[in-house]
Amino acid sequence: MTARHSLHGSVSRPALLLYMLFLLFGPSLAPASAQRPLRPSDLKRGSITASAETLVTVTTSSDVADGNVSSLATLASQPGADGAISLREAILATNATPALGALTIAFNLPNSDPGHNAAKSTWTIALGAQALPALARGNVTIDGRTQPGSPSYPQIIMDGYNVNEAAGLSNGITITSDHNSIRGLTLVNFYDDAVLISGPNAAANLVAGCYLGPDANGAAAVQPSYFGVELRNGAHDNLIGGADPAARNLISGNAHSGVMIQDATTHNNTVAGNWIGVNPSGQAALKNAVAGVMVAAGAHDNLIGGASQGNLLSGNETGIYIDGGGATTIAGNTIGLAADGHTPLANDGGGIWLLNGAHDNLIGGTSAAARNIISGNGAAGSQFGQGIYLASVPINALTMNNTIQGNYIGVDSSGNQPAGNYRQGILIGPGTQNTLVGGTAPGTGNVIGYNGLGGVRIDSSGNQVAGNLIGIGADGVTELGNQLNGVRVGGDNNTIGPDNTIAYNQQSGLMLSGGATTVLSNTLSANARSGICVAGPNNTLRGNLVQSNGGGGSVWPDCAIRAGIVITGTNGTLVSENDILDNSAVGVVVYGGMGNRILANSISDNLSAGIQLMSGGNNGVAPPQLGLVTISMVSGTACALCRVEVFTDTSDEGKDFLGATTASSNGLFSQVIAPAVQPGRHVTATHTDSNGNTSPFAPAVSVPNGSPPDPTPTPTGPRPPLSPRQYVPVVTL
Ligand SMILES: [Ca+2]
Ligand SMILES: [Ca+2]
Repeated sequence: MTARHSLHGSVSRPALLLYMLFLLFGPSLAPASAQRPLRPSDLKRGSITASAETLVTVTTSSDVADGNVSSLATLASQPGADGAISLREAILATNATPALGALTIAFNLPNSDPGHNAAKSTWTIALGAQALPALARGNVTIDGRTQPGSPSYPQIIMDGYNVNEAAGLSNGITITSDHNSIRGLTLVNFYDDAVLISGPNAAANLVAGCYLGPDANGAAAVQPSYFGVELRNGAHDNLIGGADPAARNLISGNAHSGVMIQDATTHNNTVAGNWIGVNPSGQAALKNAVAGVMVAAGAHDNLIGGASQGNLLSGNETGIYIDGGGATTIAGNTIGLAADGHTPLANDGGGIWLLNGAHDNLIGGTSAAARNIISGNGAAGSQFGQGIYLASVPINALTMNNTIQGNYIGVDSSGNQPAGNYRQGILIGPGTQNTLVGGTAPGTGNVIGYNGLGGVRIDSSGNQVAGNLIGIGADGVTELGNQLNGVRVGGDNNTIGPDNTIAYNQQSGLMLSGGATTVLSNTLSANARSGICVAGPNNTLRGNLVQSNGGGGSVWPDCAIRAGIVITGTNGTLVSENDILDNSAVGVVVYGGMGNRILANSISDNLSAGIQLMSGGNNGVAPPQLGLVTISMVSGTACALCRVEVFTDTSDEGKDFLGATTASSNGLFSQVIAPAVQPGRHVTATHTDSNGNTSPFAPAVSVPNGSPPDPTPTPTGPRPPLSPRQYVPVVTL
């Protein structure tokens, strides 16, 4: 694609155009309603009446202006030598009409018109070298639906192939005023925009039921327009499309983007209910070359979709591209699937990009109607193709404070059938901060499954992933694992949890290669390698359920080790108060690395050992030795002054944490057990040295039958000190 003009091109061109129009038409340009605040609800369709003062009917496809355009009435009575009224004449006459009341430009072109294509039932208005005048009056409706006939497509075609203005001015319909409506038109072959809505007075306009890009029969244009619709220079409160299916625009095949919203003063516009990037069937691509919708240069508070009025944004290079924009809401859209909500129809470069300082944007919401389906994106073999990609590279402004809630990412509209994105579901790249994926409130969790790489990958700091279903369907049952890890964290100081369910992923549920991340209160189950693999320093795993992982094929080493939790080649991990059970391998393995504390967990029923140290992990510290064991007391020998934790289990692991104490300087310890353990159960212990190296479990000892209660043991030798309080999972050394 060759850029025809800068995205952030000179603002002087539209301003110059406005000035020229002002010179031509004088102060009547100023819309009477420009001073009051405008809302989309102000939008209304101009009523079509028979009055010559409010209605002008285009009767020729010719682009000649030979009539008296000083008013609608004069044009009706003096249409010129051709005896017909052209669209250009109609627009000139509306601009000359004082800005009171609604005006309508209707169409009634005869079958004898040279622009008529009887086979397609279309009439083509081939414009000359000069663009049409801007809609500068306000409250004007151009309604192609008024042309007799009832095809399923807009049959009045404006063809801009011959328009040849200065850079940025070869547009189809330009709107610089308020409360105008463009309905039921096809605009093709404009060198710049099919529709340009520009300036602070361009408010509360409607574009609905149009084809902006494709020909009326849905084929690609001979010369694609640059933007289907562009909103810029302070345009606000405009609506492109709408909730009514009849309001849907088809915006496809443009040389840059379907819709461009740009400039820091451009705000509160809505793009809703459109089909963007597809052909009229909604099942095949007709690509907008850069993005379906792009928000750039600081445009803010715009809405893409909305509850029950989402767009179909598929088949583009990128579905939605926010380049530095703020406070955009992206809701209710289908991004990367066909109109049937199931068949993949990729945005080749990815579903949504939030780049270069994009901030405070919301993707999704807490209601089903606000949910985006972001699935099936990415071209095969592409290095792009995430569901959602956030980054700032190079880092010129942090991409920050963005929220992703309640979406389906990698699954179809049912939430349970696979439709993976080609790469990650969500990639939170460099230069990103304070992204929230999911949340703790009802409805905030995303379903993230079946993506070609991982579910979520984080390569920056200060982000949170909470409350999501990652690798499992919306029904909480269907197995939809992501192809690599459920979540991979490469950056530091992120938070995973609470309340993610991360299951059925083809590698680990969670893989941490960065540091100082907190993993709190998640469920990690049935992941092929491990529930959690820790390969970066000083991470904390607390209060998680890690169950039934490690069932994949034989793999080795590093994060390929199968286990409940793998700590590999790294230091300073704290594994505390987790339930680690039923894994098809070791419960917790430390493979190299030092100072990894494993404290106050429940570890049970793992196929292999509860805790295993390998390759010098945790300095290979041997477990403590149990001595006298009764139903109410465990004593033994540990490393001097080490923290000793005592457990009971039906087998040889540590299901129930009974308490912790500190060994004496002689290494002796004694731990009261209250209430007493049932005879026949096993007890075991770990110890953790002053460097934070936790041992494996001591060989289990069966509590003897008939052991007498011994609530006040009196061991010979110095009485080992007891920890200040029993049964409190003290985890600080
Ligand atoms: Ca005429
Ligand atoms: Ca075992």
